Amino acid sequence: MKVYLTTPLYYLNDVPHIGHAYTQIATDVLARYYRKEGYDVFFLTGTDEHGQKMEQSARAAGKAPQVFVDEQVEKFKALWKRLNISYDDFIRTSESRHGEVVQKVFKKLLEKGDIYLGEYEGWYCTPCESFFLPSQLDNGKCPDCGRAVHWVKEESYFFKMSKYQNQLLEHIRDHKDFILPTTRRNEISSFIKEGLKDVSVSRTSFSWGVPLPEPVFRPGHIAYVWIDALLNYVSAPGFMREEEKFKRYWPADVHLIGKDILKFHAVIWPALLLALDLPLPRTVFAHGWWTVEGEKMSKSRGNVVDPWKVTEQFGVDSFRYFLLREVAFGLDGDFSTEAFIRRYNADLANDLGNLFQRTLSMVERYFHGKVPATGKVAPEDEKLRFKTEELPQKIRKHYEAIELHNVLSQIWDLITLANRYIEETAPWKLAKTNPERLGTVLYNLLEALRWLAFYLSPFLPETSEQMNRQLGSAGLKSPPVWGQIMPGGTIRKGQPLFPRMEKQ
Ligand code: ME8
Repeated sequence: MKVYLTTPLYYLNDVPHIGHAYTQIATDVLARYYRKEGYDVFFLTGTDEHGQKMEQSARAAGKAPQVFVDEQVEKFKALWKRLNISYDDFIRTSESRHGEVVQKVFKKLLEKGDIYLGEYEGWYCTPCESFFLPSQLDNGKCPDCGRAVHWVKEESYFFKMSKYQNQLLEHIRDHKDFILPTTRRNEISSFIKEGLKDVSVSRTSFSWGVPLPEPVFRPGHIAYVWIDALLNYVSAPGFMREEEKFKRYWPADVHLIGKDILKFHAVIWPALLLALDLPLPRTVFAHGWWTVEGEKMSKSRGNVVDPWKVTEQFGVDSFRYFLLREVAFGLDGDFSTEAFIRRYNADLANDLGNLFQRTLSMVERYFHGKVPATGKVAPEDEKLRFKTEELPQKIRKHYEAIELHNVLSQIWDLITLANRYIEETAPWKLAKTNPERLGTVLYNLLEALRWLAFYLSPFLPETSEQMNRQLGSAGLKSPPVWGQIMPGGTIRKGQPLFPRMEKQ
């Protein structure tokens, strides 16, 4: 009953933006869901602090690398706090608890004969911290980011990745959930079938990294930043440090990443794990890429979406909601203020907000703010109850497949049905003709809202709490059972959850 979830470790030379926030929020939703379901969840995030890029950024800022990263990391932590990211551990690759494990792993692989000394000669893209063969370049530029590459020739240790090619292919073939979405799985299989080369895993031309331990390694080598960073997924839960804890959480259940870094996570990382005789993660899920108003986001274009600004304007929960509802999880998405406001008004202000506000207003008006007693059950009540009670089963399937947009659409089906229930039962008419029936209808609506508050909470944690507060005695926190609201409890109408937004 454990779930171990990870995000990438973000590079600290950038400011955190909508893309980083996306991965964080999606992982947070999974973590919150599994916690509510009673799982022992370990949600890990952190920062990638070593490498040539970081050393250069620190130099450009006139600071020592450690001072630079110590300052930068606070920007990430502050944003995660703002976005209510409920991580259990935050690992920084410059911490000694991590560096020690990196050194032990290198030693172990050297002893095993899976790391050997050689010389690397080829191209290097510093922004991507990636090596490329001449044949891989795109018009002489980095095939991933299009920026300039430089020629590197240095003594280097290599990891025998080629040795694990067949084992990895078999694993991918036999574990349909190992790489998701499925299109990504095919892409990786074809890549591996072209033939895996050994990878350079150490650098000597600069020093900001984990030093490889002497005398078993020659002096002056530091771990290649990607190997260093990937190892966080085992160092944080305690590999070679706290074996009890490590056994409890490893293998990871989901490594959630963007599609840009899939090869590192679905090829190099599992090959390293095979070399370490460790079980492979259950799923590596690569989500899509956000553009802004149809354009690639970049500092030079000046169109980088700052989550601080968006959440100041629209609120944290609506930002979380928009990102996970606007695109099918796994596909690319486009951010625009217009699309944001459209979705906010339609789904949050109208569907959810109105349902909640209308129901509470009627309980206030007709029953002095007290939960009414429920009476005889009509077929439409059963339909609402049935739809509510089947929600947990329906969303579970989508959570397991990491189809977060489908979780939301199931929840919204219930919201739509509840709104229709109001139209069909017309409580304002019942108020004049049949107070007992009116009580039953409002009771059912309060009950459905209590379930909604519960199942919306991974996506909209603040709203869910507000709903629970306003539902008063109706807002139970435990996994719901139909019919547990106590008649006579007090509700509080309060402000609308999502006031309508005007077009900007
Ligand atoms: O790659 N759309 O760090 P990074 C969607 N340090 N997601 C985006 C995005 C966008 N436009 N931009 C960034 C690294 N992301 C390495 C990882 S892991 C051991 C080391 C998200 O700071 C997405 O999750 O460049 C992507 O994979 C990640 O940020 C890259 O973060």
